[in-house]
Amino acid sequence: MGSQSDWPVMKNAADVLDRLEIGYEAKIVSAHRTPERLYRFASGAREAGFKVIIAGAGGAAHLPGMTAAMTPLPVFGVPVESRALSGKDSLLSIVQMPAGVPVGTLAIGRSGAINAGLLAAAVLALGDPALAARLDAWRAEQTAAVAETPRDET
Ligand code: RP5
Repeated sequence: MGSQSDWPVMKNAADVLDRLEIGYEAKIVSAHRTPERLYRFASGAREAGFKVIIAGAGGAAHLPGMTAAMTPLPVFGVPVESRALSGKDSLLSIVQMPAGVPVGTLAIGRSGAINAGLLAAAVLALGDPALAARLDAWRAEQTAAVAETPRDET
């Protein structure tokens, strides 16, 4: 993520990965404030053993796109809500990549972070039957938790 301030949103992705027993590293890598850290991380990510990258950033959210420019790994971008423009700036900064350098862009905020975790899990599950089974179980549990009739809120 681009900043410590992104962590409350991006922790939702980490929670999904924890739940599905997927190993990960959570890092602060700012495209603007720590460009050399970004270069080192993104250009070395595949050799370091990473399989998928989830990049969350807000405002002028260049982190996912610049990461994708420097690695062949799948990159999922999460637009974090910005104070000034509620994350619309983040979304547009991430989604409109030029052809040839893909970023899979998720929804703004918590939903996007959760779904980024689930998408990363789905990619990894293609080569990991045990993870695929855990993901199936998670989906079944989610479905079972949806009541057919609403109840009054207390
Ligand atoms: C972006 O700027 C970060 O991803 C964050 O969403 C936003 C604001 O960062 P802070 O000023 O809160 O550190 O680079």
